[in-house]
This record gives sequence, structure tokens and C-alpha cells, in this order.
Amino acid sequence: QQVEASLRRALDHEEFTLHYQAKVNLDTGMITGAEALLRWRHPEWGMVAPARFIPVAEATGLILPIGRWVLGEACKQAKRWLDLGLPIGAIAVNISAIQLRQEDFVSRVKAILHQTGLPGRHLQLEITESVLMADAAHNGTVLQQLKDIGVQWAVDDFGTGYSSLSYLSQFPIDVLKIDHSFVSSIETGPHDGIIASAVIGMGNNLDLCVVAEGVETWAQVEFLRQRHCDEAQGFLFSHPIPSDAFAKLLVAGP
Ligand code: G
Ligand code: G
Ligand code: MN
Ligand code: NA
Repeated sequence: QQVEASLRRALDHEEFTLHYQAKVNLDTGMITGAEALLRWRHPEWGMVAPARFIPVAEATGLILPIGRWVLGEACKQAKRWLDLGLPIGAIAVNISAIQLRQEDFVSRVKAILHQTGLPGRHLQLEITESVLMADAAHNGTVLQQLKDIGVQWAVDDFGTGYSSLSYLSQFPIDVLKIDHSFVSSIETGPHDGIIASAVIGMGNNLDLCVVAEGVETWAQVEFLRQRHCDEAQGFLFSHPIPSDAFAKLLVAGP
């Protein structure tokens, strides 16, 4: 396939880049960190959306070298910002099931942190709940080993999978990200508002940091704030932007 052949060359030709989307504390308005999001600048096709190439990368195993590049790049960048004295908090990186399943995943992450000099507490790893539940016994060990060196774990797209919060609490999870599909209709769809409220409430009781994704309006912010949702991420605060633009945002505030 065309995408696959191009993907194989993309790493060598430095066609990938990371954009960063701010996460904001809903009480203080301060930036608490960012999610690193992969972007592919194809020489002819222009920007290719992750939705178009991540599934291909996963199906072909190319997600492994690409995922390693993403982790290395995000950690390198985070260390640069730290050295500049910027309050970066934790930089979140999306991890796919295939990466997590790798025998040497833990040692690779440790090696990257060691090579870049980034303290583990400044790295957050995002996995979806279905990835987490797929191999619960193995993942429990993996999560704990990295948690032991300060790495944080976030459950992405929460609410779209099939896990229960009580099951989740058996894993060393730090962050729960409420899927944007619930947030977008938080007020219009009565059920989504109720689901979002329930997730926030239970997340708070389990001492998890609850992050709402896809926040686009101040009305959504008000709804979330009233229910003590900790943080928000979305176009209202910032789109995913290149590293230099994110550094400016860190200095100036959202
Ligand atoms: O930006 P958005 O279109 O940026 O991202 C779409 C999807 O691609 C999201 O579900 C996101 O989790 C996924 N994604 C973005 N960057 C990465 C990455 O570096 N690795 C993996 N595995 N998924 C990513
Ligand atoms: O990893 P995850 O599936 O959460 O990826 C986040 C995706 O959501 C990315 O594609 C990102 O560009 C997108 N996104 C981020 N903020 C918003 C927002 O406010 N509204 C919408 N519709 N999408 C968003
Ligand atoms: Mn994510
Ligand atoms: Na998400």
C-alpha cells in the first residue's frame, strides 16, 4: 500500500514532527502540561492526519520505531524546556497497544529518560482503557515498574471502552481523561452530562486527576469546574501547536 511505503521512509527523511496541546488547571488557569501529538508532513500529500496513518503504522509494526521516535523526541523537548526554566509539568505521550506489549518496553522508556536526562515525573504515558484491560496482568507490572521511577499513567478516551472504574483502581493510574464525545454534548445531551459528572465524581473519590478533553466553550468549563474536574484540554485553550509556539504559550499563559 502507498501509505505503508511512504511511512517506511518518513522516519529517515524526518517527516514527522510533534505538536503540543496544553492542559490547563481549571481552578488556576495555569498550564499543567501538554499532550504530544504526532504530525506527518508528507512531501507531496502535505499534513497527513494521525487517524489516517496510525492504524497503518499499527498494522505493519511500524508503530514500534515511530513510537520510539515520539518518546525520544518528546523527552528531548521536555528536557530542553526544563533547562530553560519553563514550568512544563508533565508531557503526555500516546502509547499504542503494540508498544506496551513489547518485552523491552520498560527498559526502553528507562533508557530514553536516562539518555535525555528527563526526570520520570515529567513524563506521562497515555493508554486507552481497552489497551489497559487487554492484558491486565502484564500491564499491571509494566505500569508499576515505570510508576516506580515517577512516570505517570493516564487513561485516554475514558468512557468509550468497557472497563469499570473499580477495576481501574487496581492499576497505578494517575489521570483519567474524559473522552471529548462526552464533553462536546455535556449540556445538550442530558446523558453525556450525567456520565461526565459521574466520571468526575468517581475519579475524585479515587484520588485521580480528572482531565476533560475537547473543551471548546466557557459553558463547558463552568460545568466542569462546578463538578471539580481538575484539568481541561481543548481548542478553547489551545490547539495542538509546534514546540516553539508552545514554549511561548508557557511563558505568556493561555
Ligand atoms: O491530533 P489528533 O488528530 O491529533 O490525533 C488523533 C489520534 O491519533 C488520537 O487518538 C491520538 O491518540 C493519536 N495519536 C496522536 N499522536 C500519537 C502518537 O504519537 N502515538 C500514537 N500511538 N497515537 C497518537
Ligand atoms: O489522544 P486523543 O484521542 O485524545 O487525541 C486527541 C485528539 O483530539 C486530537 O486529534 C486533537 O487534535 C483533538 N482535539 C483536541 N482538542 C480538541 C477540541 O477542543 N475539539 C475537538 N473536536 N478535537 C480536539
Ligand atoms: Mn491522547
Ligand atoms: Na482522547
